[in-house]
Amino acid sequence: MSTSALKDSVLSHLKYSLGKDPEHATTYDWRVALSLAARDRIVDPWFESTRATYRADAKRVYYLSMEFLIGRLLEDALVNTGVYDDAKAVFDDLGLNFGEILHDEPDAALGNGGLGRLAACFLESLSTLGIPAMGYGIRYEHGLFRQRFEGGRQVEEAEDWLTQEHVWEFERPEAAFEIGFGGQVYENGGRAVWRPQEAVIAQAFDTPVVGWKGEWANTLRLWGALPKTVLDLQRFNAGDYAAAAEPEALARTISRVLYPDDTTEEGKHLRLKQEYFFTAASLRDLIRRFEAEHDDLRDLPKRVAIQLNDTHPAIAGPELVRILHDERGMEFETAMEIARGCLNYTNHTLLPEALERWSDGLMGYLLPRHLQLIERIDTAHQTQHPGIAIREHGEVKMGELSFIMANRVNGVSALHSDLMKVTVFKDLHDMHPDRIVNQTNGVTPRRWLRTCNPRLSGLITDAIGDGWIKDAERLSELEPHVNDAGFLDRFVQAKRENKVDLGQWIAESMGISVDPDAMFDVQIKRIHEYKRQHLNILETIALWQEMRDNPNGDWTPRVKIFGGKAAPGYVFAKEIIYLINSVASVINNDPVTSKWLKVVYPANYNVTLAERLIPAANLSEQISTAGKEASGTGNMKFALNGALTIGTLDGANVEIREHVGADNFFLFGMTAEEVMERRTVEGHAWDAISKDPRLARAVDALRNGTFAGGDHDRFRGIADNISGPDYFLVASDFSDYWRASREVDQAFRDTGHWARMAALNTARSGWFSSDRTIRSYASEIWDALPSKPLRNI
Ligand code: 26V
Repeated sequence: MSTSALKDSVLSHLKYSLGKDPEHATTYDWRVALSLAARDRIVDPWFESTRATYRADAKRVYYLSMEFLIGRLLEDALVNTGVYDDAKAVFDDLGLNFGEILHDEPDAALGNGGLGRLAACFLESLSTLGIPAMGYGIRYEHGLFRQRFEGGRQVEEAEDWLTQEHVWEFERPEAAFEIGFGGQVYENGGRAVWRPQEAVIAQAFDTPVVGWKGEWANTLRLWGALPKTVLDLQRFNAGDYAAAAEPEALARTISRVLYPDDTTEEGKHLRLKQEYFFTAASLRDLIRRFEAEHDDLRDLPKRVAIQLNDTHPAIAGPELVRILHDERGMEFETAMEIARGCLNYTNHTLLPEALERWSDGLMGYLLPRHLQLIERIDTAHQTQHPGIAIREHGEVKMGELSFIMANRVNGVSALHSDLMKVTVFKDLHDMHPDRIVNQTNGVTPRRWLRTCNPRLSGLITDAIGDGWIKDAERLSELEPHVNDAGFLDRFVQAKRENKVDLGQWIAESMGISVDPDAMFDVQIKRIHEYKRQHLNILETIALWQEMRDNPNGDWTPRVKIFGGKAAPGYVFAKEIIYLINSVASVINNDPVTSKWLKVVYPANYNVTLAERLIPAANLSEQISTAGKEASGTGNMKFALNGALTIGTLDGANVEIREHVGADNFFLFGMTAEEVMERRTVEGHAWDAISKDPRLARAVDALRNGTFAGGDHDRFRGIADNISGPDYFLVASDFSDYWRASREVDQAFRDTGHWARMAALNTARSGWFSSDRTIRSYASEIWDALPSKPLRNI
């Protein structure tokens, strides 16, 4: 593909698709023209992938997920199709700022955090590996809220990515299904017939997802909700215009907004509607596709593997049984067997408050037939395996339902899968000992190294060639280079340049100056008590206090960077945000410590910001209470980009440490087992505080108004929690965290040794590629084979 052909294509789209000439084109116009030119290059491999799948009659993988946190698509598409350099040359030639054009794209935030981002990495890996697959989800009009700080407090604003045209998608008016809710169940000739009371239309919107080198493209199919009748003409003619538009408004509500809470199940009526809406549409769509080619639905499990991303699509079990049994007249047992042959379930959290349960009342009201079938499934299972109920205390437990309806159930890291077997799913695991398997998460090295960190990836490619991009385990070929001083110098240089860029951005956007030679210490993730941002900020306070005690000390300069959103209703998490911002404004304005310590908390952390922060990080904070973080995936991105981890033995940290080597990882804190034990000790927090004067003084600073303009009450809630119930054991882990942090300080001063450790992190993190994860799902869960790559560009 030559630069001039790409230029012609961009100019042609500018003229014919946007109706603009170059003299009047805005950044938006150029960005859309370039996106359309890039999209053109994806359409052929996309069609060809579909044709190849039909030709081979290959088994298809369907990934059902309430969330796909895809972020921006243009840069990734240019890199994966190999035209990034050409595109840059075209825009340089036109005298336009290429970076600005790429940054004009809105960040598609159709997810809350790890679960949604994992789904996006998986789609990209499925395409890179050439596995016929489709992601199914919801086309939210408003993604995750935008975060602002007002006086240090989080304020949420509606996100509106769809107010601009979403250039990557193709609307599919012909792919539409009617989805019903409510109503009654009748009997007709011995068969149950569900007559829903209301219905909406689920309409498909397709986005192609292209893999590395543009060899294969799969589809992300998102469902938008439309009314069956757009306008109630009778009411309109009678002059009641608001009422006339009601059906449309009601229907559209279903795909209007992403639920921003990944902590507590609030039992919202609309959320259950969203879940059924996209699950039912997806099942109908895949059955239609199956039946276009095959005539016996009993073959479905041979042709189709369905992965349920957490319990959000768990209604797929009863819905599939309903279609096969009620609508197609199969025996209930046969229907069950077919459904179980297709379905698999991934669990992403053990936090009891995040495990979905729906009341019988709500379920019976919205999905009356499904509730009956769930009862039947429950009874059938109990007959064979007494002692476990899907329904309990008037609620349906979606985890139990998913487990029982699944062929395979998986956790997302080795520790998490082991804990599943002894905690939430203990009884079910004892009954079905082969069902739980582990699939440790991964991240795509295309976006999370090749694209987001061009300096480091250029250096790697110079050293070992570009084979690592498709086969990340080849990063191990870097190992011999870590003993080469020249290579290490360039490694350090790449990191430093990334830090300078980030420093400039921080100065411009926040007015804080940071020293690029200071350690960039980063904690970015949703704000949760279990993730313990408050442990990090307490350590920051204690460090600041010591610096003030000893202003002539030889301190290791640090920039503490935080990023993350709190669920709008999670009061304690919002207090933590307020505390971090308040500590930042005191510390950043302290002339005594300002050359050593800064606290930076940019608002509105999202995928795009992660792509800016991770390449510039020296230290990755993975400090959750052991046993609580199912896996983590940010931890993998940091290690891949040559940051060292300070972390607990939690989630995938355990495996990261095994891979990079204990010498190249700063471990602290209690193990999951010790955590459980410690919690039973009466007064554990108080005990820890009384043993560590540093901790006592830091907690005291929360109570004496140091960070609240003298107000003793403002952060009392946090102080009382840490010194009282302290469920997440902040106090008990503090001393060891402090110890490890000072080891980090010492290690950072030995720049040569640090560089070697950092380079070893990159060299040994290839295993955390989502390609490895997907290969393993394909062989151990889906029994799906990669199809042959189609062509090389
Ligand atoms: C739960 C709920 C509850 C109801 C309302 C909306 C909602 C949305 C999401 C969730 C589940 C959150 C679970 C989750 O995101 N888990 C994360 O999954 C990552 C990918 O496996 C993993 O790396 C993180 O450790 C885990 O916290």
